Amino acid sequence: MTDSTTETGAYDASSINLQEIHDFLVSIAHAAGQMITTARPSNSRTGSKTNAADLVTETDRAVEKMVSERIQERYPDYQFMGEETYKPGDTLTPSPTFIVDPIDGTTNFVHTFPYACISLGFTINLIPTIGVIYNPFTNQLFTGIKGQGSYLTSPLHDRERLPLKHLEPFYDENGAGGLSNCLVIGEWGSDRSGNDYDIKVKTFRKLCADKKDGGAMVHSIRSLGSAALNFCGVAAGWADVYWEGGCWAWDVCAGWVVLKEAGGEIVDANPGMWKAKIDGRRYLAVRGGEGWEAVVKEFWGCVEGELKVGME
Ligand code: LIP
Repeated sequence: MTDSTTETGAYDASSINLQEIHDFLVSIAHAAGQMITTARPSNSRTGSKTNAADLVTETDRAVEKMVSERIQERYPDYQFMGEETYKPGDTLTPSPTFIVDPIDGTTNFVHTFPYACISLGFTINLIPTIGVIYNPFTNQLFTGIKGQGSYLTSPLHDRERLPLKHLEPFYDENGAGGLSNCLVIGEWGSDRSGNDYDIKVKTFRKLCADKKDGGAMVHSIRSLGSAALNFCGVAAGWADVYWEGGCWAWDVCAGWVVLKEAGGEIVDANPGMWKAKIDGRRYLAVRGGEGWEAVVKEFWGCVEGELKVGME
């Protein structure tokens, strides 16, 4: 047992000043935003990682370098996991850990589609505890601290608490509504082959299809390209559900805090698995509101198989 661990092996977080770390991450987010908006993605050398649709730019790497150096200087004893420096086999531990995606929505960034952000998360005992997400193109800053609520600050919102609207029950008094009243977010991801791609395509079809053809007839499906901003969208109440298989802890850590603090829930993308793991790579995020469990079950009923990502 070290000075910072309890008898159960958990990290003793009582001396950590969460507000100070939150404020520090907000300042980093603004500095990163400056780098992202002044970069010229068309001139930024763009490459790919696992396949031709898994993009990375010089700006992703430069932002992560800046962020990791500033964190290392201020919090040398804490762990760091970043998208661009992650190596297979790196795992999360109970120690305080910064989990960073320098640009979430890199494909959007490359195409100048203004839905991209820096995502800065912080975990203690593997629990997402602080989240700061900043879209510098729209000047939207989403923040949250575990137990203290989550907020949106933007040109239209003066640090407004999330969700931005009253969370209606999912079903009316006659039991109507539920998934069929939902606006769903679902991403294609960059992996476009095999079991999981097949399940995504079939599941999207079933979600959208008319009820007379056995579908859920959801209001619609959006594919926006940034997991972190998708979590924030559900937290705000702009969308009801977000289903994802394939993204990573750095895509979801900060958004997890923002959503949970707005009353939302996160379960596994695969049917029947009520407990999602931060690094589990499969997520079903749902806004708060009475009846959310039944919506999760309805959604799982549309998942056409079992996603294998995260099980390897
Ligand atoms: C991307 C996401 C996107 C998800 C992709 C990818 P990147 O992150 O946030 O929503 O579907 O799998 O991980 O690569 O732009 O940081």
